[in-house]
Amino acid sequence: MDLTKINPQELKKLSLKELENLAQKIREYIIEIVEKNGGHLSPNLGVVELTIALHYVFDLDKDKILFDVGHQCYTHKILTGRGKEFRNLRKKEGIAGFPKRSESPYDIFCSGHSGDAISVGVGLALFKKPEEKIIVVIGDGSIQTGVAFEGLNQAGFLQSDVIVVLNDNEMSISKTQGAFSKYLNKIISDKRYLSLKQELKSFLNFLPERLKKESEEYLKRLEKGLKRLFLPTTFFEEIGFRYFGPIDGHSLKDLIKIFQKIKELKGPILVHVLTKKGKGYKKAEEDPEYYHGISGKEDKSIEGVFYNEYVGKVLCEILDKEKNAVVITPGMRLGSGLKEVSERFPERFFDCGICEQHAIDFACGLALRNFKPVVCIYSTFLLRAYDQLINCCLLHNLPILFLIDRAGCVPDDGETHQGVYDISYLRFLPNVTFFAPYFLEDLKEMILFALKKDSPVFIRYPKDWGEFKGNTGKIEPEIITKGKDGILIGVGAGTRIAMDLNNKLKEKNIFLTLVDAKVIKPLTISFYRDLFKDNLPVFVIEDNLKEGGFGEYLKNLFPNQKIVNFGFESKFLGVGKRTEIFKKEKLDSESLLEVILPIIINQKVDVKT
Ligand SMILES: Cc1ncc(C[n+]2csc(CCOP(=O)(O)OP(=O)(O)O)c2C)c(N)n1
Repeated sequence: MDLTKINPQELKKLSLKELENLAQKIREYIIEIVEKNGGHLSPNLGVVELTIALHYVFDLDKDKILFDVGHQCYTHKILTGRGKEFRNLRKKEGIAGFPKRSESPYDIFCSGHSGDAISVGVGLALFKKPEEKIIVVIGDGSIQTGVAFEGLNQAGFLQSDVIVVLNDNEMSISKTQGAFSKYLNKIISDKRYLSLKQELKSFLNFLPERLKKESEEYLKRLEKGLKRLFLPTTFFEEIGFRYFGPIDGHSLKDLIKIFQKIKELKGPILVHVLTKKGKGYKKAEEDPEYYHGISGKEDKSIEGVFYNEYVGKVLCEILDKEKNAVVITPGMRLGSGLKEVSERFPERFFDCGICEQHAIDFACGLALRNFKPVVCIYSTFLLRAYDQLINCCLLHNLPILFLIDRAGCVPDDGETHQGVYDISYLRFLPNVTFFAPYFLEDLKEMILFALKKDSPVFIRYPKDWGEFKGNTGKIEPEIITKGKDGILIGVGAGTRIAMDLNNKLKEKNIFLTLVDAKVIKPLTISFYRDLFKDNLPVFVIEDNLKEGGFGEYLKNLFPNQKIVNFGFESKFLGVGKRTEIFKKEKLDSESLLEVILPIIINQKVDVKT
């Protein structure tokens, strides 16, 4: 079977044996490409058979499959005519690592954040054609998000014609946390039903052959009755779903059988499928957390220390001394650099699961009890808890430290994971203290400062490496070099670009005053008043939207100053490495040089730029 030729129509012609061979080939292909390009390995290896079975039974020219989170869509992409392009997975202009509508009519929704698919499915199901099927594939980690429960709630209430396939591998990125995961485990391991069924079977064996035949139908009904009598109904049944499972998610035969059966049914259905994360690749099976998402072989251009790793180290030092400091993550223990924290301080480390809203409210509760909560959260996922941020944390002015990882443009994941909005959506809010360090010493100083402060503090840093400046950390804007021809201000990662640009300008005998802004809010007005006193042209570089960004803030405060801002335009940024994204958006030092050089030479800056 040629993986570059397979499509949903061809798939339906295959025998079970051929489907099994296909699964093996897809697995090998995914391993080969992900090891090279990077990507989500263990989630995808776990759903190969499940995806093949869904494609085999359902007709995707009329039925719709929604992948929750979407990171497990690789088999789906290969099966829907993208086998060849899959070689360019997560490359600039290549195949995205998440479902993408512009890529294929079979990707019906661009997902990337957990928990949304059931609700989208309920919406799709409402006015669909009677024969059309809506299928949602969701993991046991994602089904715990608040919004997923909201979707289940309405589906049960409306009796929506929607099939939810719960892919239960007992893992989120880390081991799935929370009472609901314990509950799912209980369903899986409840032996009562199985032993009852076994006993009925042995009883049947004692009957004479003729009686056996005659009583088979009766025994089936008896089994159903006994199940109802002795077994508790599942949560899903209680809210109006029909529950099927647990099903072996690696048996194509079982999967096809159950999907063929439920295809004929109407109303909300939940199929509980058991899979192994990393299936078929020993290293990933043994450490599915590490292999959840890996970087590719070509991603090794590291010149410093990664911010998240450094943060993990600093937090360990702090937790050692500050006995009331607690660390909270909504499901991102490894990504946020918290492995050591979680192992050394298990009693003060809380993985709340994929529940950003809850994580912030939980931190509020702890802060009310005089703990010092540190919420480690990705910029993109903080969006989900904006309400809790404003109405719970900021309104009560609670001393919570937010370490905002993956701020700015984010490599590899594309539109759904970008962190370029946070300066714009945080800086104008009340009670916000907000920092964007570039140098690691400053980052540490800011964390220490925040833990002493009695109000909320936000610190943003990118998914990138940072460097030590070899000096003591300071929480104030700092002049790195002085120059006579203008002023160049870097904000966070913008400082690295600014330093680069400054070197290029020096080669052309142009000397700018280079500033590492660091403090977004409260703005150090006296520093900038002094900086701007000679009315030289000012250039601000930030790793955020230009609109609502730091530069715009400066411009508002100094309306007569010549300030030119450089940041991202208001649009969705696609897949690429960070350096590629900066280049594409003309925010790399070479592109900026071309714009800035003539301005300085002509000393003409339109105040309205
Ligand atoms: C709102 C949100 N928070 C966090 C994440 C990061 N994230 C991506 S996949 C994942 C785990 C998903 O677990 P599960 O649904 O069980 O799927 P599995 O990876 O086990 O297949 C997490 C936490 C996200 N995508 N969306």
